[in-house]
Amino acid sequence: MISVNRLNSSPNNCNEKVIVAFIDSSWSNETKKGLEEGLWCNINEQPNQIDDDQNGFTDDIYGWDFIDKGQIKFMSLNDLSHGDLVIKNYIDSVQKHTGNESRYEIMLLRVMNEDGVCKNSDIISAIRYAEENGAQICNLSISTYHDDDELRATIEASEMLFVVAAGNESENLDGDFPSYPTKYKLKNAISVAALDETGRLLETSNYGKNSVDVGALGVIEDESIIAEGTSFSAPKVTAMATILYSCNPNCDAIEIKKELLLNVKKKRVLKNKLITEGLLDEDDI
Ligand SMILES: [Ca+2]
Ligand SMILES: [Ca+2]
Repeated sequence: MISVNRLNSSPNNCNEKVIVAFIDSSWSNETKKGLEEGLWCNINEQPNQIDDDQNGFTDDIYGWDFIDKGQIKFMSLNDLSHGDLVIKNYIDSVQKHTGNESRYEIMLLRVMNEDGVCKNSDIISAIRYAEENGAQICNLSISTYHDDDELRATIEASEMLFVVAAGNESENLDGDFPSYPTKYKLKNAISVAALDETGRLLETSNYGKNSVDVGALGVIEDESIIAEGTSFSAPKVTAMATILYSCNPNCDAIEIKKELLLNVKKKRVLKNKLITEGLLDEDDI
């Protein structure tokens, strides 16, 4: 077990708020209500149909909807959406460490439609928006089959840390199967496979001893919800990165990634499957 403020000389400096961008699908009113002050707000923007801060986005208060090209609208859904489940898993993980004390501000950027389809151009625009508005971490519980120089260059040039789902096609990404941004293997990105409670790869999870960094629990079990996949293991790693950033606000993405990977617990069953051959669990940091 490593102290989370290991990179920092003053151990009590663990209250810095971290802005975390979720580039994902839609979100429900329920999620909005649960977030309360954990929701990022653009303080220079009012809901008045005027682009008050002149950033090119009118009334971008909580982020931006790149599909409908407007402000984020919260849905009244009976079933939680992909975006809701991603945030639920993130918050559950952060709160294991911090209780109700809020360490994060969540910025919402919608790029994926109801059929799970997203365009690279929207992902790129969302990344740029996140960067321009101060996000430190970008959670990408999405992947694309389309190799795109601009997507690669946008991530590579960013100062943010990217936590990326490895995808759910049961494929070894060291081979030809396309899954981006995982296959770009960038210094400021961590690719995450999905594991079950025993630390084994889920049957559906992609992997690759030269492509996928680490595993994390990718199963959500609740009284009413059951979902699994790399979309839900990625936000657990995002949660751990949030805690590290909040204790070490002067660290850059590469240092946070390095520190995170020092906390990996190796597993024999992950040998030759993942770069680190191990998993990240919030109980270990
Ligand atoms: Ca604006
Ligand atoms: Ca406005």
